Amino acid sequence: MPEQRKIIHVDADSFYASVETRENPQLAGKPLAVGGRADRRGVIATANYEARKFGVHSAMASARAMALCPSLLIVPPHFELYRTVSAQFHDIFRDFTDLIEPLSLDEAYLDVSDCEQFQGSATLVAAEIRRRVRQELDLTVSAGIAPNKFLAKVASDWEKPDGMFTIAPDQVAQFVVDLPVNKINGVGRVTAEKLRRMGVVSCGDLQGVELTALVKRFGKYGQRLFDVARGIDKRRVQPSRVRKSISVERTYNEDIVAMPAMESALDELLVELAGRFLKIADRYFPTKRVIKIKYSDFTQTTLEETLGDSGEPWNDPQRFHRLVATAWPRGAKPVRLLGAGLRLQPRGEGDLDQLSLFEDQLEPAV
Ligand code: TTP
Ligand code: MG
Repeated sequence: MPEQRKIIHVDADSFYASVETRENPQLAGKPLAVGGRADRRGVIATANYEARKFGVHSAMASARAMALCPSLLIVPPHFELYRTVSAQFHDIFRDFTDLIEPLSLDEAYLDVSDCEQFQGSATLVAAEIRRRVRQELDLTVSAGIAPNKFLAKVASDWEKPDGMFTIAPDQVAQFVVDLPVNKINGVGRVTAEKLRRMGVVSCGDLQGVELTALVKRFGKYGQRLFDVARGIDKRRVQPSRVRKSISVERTYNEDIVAMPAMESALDELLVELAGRFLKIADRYFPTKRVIKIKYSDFTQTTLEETLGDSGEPWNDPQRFHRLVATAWPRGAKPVRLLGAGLRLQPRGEGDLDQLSLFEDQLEPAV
């Protein structure tokens, strides 16, 4: 019989906003966002649940957020404080297991298979973690409990905010049948649309597609889709994973043939990249910009450039535009896929002078 793991995925609720509210209780109950200023082309890092009712969300331009919710309060971020809180979460987690894989400041997988407390009940461990976070840190975290990482992450979102949800091993088959494919981590708009055109909306539908068909359509990711549709995910919880890069890419329905279209496609990717990078910017700083181009004939090329140390913003669109303009003529063919990314270096512990650098990045140089 295959080994059965017990995984908890913990994700704090509207993390930055909740921390700000804890520090300043008169913010409670009001629509609140943490981010850059609307009049300086800032972006929203996160919004509390009151603000989300107006459609305000992460990575949205602050000006747009103010238009949707005129009473919105936007406060600047305090990354050092969020780092401290995150370390306090981990102090609590470590009372139950050492197998902790952080995904960001407010998110982590815990493998509690070998935890002997609460008669080995992962659900009771998760409940205790939530209770202690509330009591000791005056914050709420949601939790998902499942036999693997994929399901635990889906589950932590199920009863969010301030909730928990367990998918027991004998409930997995039933659970995945109705699970919409867009709940699968990695299935974005483009993949969801491709699947929809194949008649696939739920994981149950996805189970009806043969492995060979999925691999043909999605390459290596096809195998992953095949597995998760059945609730299978063999990835281990890997303590302190070190990232070397972060990137976003998109395949376009119609090939890109002209530079203006290329630049606006790139600008969209940069917004997405900024959102992703800001989640880990407390632990990594960028060392290089990278772009990737896949031509219509599926050949590809990449180009990177080292960031100057003059404090230039990593997401300077002009520099990304120039990179693409240099790389594109190598193939001189229409472009079907474009990617933008950063090579990363972990921040050292007392690397605090870097902090001001990424606080500025809530105000992109676009
Ligand atoms: P999330 O866990 O995605 O969001 P959240 O904790 O604010 O809200 P919830 O989990 O209840 O849905 O991200 C954690 C923090 O990371 C978030 O508080 C702010 C930061 N972040 C950004 O700076 N930019 C982003 O695009 C995202 C998604 C998050
Ligand atoms: Mg969160």
